[in-house]
Amino acid sequence: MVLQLSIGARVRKSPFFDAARADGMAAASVYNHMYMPTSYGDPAAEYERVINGVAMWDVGVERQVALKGPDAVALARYLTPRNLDGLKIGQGKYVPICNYEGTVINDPVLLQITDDEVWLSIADSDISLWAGGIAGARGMDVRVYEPDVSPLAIQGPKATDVVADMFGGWIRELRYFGFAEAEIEGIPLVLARSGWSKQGGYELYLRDGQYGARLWQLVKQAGASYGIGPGAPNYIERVESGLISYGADTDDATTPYELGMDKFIDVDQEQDFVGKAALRALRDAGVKRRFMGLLIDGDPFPTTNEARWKLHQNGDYVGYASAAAYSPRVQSNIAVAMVSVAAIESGQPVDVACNWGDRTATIVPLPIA
Ligand code: THG
Repeated sequence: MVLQLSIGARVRKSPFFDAARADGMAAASVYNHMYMPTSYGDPAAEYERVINGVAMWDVGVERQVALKGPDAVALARYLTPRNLDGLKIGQGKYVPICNYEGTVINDPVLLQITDDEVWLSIADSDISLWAGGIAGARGMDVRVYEPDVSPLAIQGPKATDVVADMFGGWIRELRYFGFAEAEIEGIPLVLARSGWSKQGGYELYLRDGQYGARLWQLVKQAGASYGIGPGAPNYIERVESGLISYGADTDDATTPYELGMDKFIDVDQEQDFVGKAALRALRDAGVKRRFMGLLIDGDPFPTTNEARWKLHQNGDYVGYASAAAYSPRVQSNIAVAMVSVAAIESGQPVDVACNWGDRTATIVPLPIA
């Protein structure tokens, strides 16, 4: 039986939902209490577009948590272990968020929009509740809410040409995570050089949901001569690139050090922040497991699979793989995995209990491709 997703009012739709559905959305997941398209039914074509062409993705699920008021930047600084000295309007930053135990609870992109407004473009957990609670408890002068903002990603090596045709050549000068306010046909946007792939691209943060269908059509038209087609955050590409998927790759004890986020964590800064004492202790103790790549032997996996596959070495449990796929670029099955440091340092292969039987894997650094 085909498993269906129930559509109802409790799970929200992005402003691009109807357009994405009309263009063949074949599968969806749920992320930030919204439907997120995950496939248009042709995984090979979707992969090809992001690697060699250009794809458009409904990533309206990347909700913005707005911090607005005189204490907006102060609250942002208190929420993340990243050092935000030199933060400026127009340059986004990747800002892990941890709880008081130093466990990662989200990994947003931060955009300072104005002097008193900051957006956290969040992964899949309820940061508006967390941030609003902390702001209230600390008596900060800031409002925390979710504005009507919905990103549409344009990803792949031809994305720059498509976006330049729509908005002008200035977009080529944006640095990675750089952004600017823009508009097309009067539709208000924030245009950013970003996106969850390492193939390059942009994200159009739509600032008024009523124009979702129109913006989708404008991107589709501008991309037509470049072969644009619909897609979704690409499962194979993200495993090749080692991009972190919060909730898939993490568990309820994952630290930023285990994820290799060391350069985004500053426990020596003067600024206080949630989890500072715990993160200091974690840094001093060193990690017992690390986020790594795997090359898995045997026949190509018939589909991608996000199950938690257990890893063993000489019969001992040494970690889990959280996403696996056959990679056309590596010409091997690959995975991202959380692996014990002891297993990594042994230099020996690990056994993977995968959906298609037991396989053997070599541990490799990220990115894999
Ligand atoms: N775009 C926007 N919002 C988002 C995501 C996005 N919110 C949810 C999720 N994705 C946030 N997580 C990530 C994880 C990794 C990256 C971006 C967002 C990423 N990492 C690069 C890397 O790992 O090499 C660069 C990090 C850096 O050097 O700063 O791109 O995709 N709007």
